[in-house]
Amino acid sequence: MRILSSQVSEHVGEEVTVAGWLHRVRALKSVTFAIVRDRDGLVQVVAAEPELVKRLAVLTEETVVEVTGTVTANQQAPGGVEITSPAVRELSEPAVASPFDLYRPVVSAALPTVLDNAAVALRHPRLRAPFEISAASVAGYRRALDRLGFTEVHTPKVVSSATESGANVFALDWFGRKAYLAQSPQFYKQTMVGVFERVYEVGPVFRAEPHDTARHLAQYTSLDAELGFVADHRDVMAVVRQAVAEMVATIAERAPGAVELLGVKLPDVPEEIPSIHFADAQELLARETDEDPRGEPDLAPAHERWLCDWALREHGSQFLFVTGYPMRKRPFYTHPDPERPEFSNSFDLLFRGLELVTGGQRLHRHSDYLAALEARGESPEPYAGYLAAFAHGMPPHGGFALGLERFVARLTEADNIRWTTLFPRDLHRLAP
Ligand code: AMO
Repeated sequence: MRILSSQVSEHVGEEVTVAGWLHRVRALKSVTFAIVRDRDGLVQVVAAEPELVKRLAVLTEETVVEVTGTVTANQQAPGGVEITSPAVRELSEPAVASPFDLYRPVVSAALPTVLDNAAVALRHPRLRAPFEISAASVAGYRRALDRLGFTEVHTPKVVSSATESGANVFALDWFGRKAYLAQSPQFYKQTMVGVFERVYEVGPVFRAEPHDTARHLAQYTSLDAELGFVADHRDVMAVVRQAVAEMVATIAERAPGAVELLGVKLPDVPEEIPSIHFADAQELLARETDEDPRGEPDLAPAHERWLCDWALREHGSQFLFVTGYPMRKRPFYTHPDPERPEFSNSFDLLFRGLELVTGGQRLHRHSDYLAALEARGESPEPYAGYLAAFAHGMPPHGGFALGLERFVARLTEADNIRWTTLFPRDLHRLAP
């Protein structure tokens, strides 16, 4: 019976089979120690039989093996047990030696080297751990939204018009017609509010980001949601809070090994995440820093970092909502603040110095969409399929999108989002 490395300690005195990769081979004179790595962890195998000692000693690390032997207690072995009197079957031998010492606990390779060699580098427990956290985050997101009555949808990634802004969109040829890679499921998720009332999506989005930063990718995973019958953006913020809280809880539950290995300090998600209006945030920055951002249409990254430090100081929270961004900086579907129409019913959620979520209330009347497009000098023609939803009756609604890689990067305090992205796509990187 094949068992996992983590189950070996439950079988002391029995014969078991484990399968995995030779993580480390240490040949002494009369015994060879081999550490086998499987999806669950590591287990030590000890060979004392002379033929096997010799054979194991020359196997290269990353050889794929199946080991059958007796489980023996040994306080010195990792996990307190080891497999003795083993029979070792080689399933596959590496064609080349690994460029990394995967068994060394500290990763000394630089990011580009890791990315160039991702197929093997990500086998390192520390480099793989962020992706375990990522998987748990998505599971938590789904759990939260399923519980709240949302339906998961899958929308097209090749589309006929830009959704966020025409500037950073990848164009491609679609049977002789111009098409784009979707920057967001924005139009489709709104349309689906007319069908399901509450929807969410986990999927790739594409941004032709011309700048090379530690927080921008050209393809990332967007956790989107949209819900109908909201009073305003605050109802959407309440959903964001629940989703993030469930994501953090699910990481603790499903990826405790990764959390421990990376020393991740999981944040408390306050019952009530502190919130500040954009205009008040600018006043605060003008009053308390050397800069005066008043009149600027958006917050600079340095301002976001300062505001996060402020929220931690003043409210003990690693999360901060900034609400009411100026209408002129937001996409045409944004709902204005009825009291102060130059500001919008929108928000960003900042986490540990970085924008993590954008969302808000949307326009919902067909006539408002036509007016908003006209005010921006845009023809309704390219948006016909989207506008049909509003022509046929849509409730007041809103939604948000959370960048998965950014979330995991801030959680693990990675200095670059590429440490938490599988095969990142950016200005320079299209392979592997
Ligand atoms: P926005 O464009 O702000 O909003 O994106 C939402 C969230 O996605 C993440 N993000 C990125 N992550 C990595 N690389 C990038 N280039 C990148 N750009 C954005 C951020 C950001 O907060 N349709 C709206 C959402 C909505 O209103 O529902 C939208 O896409 O974490």
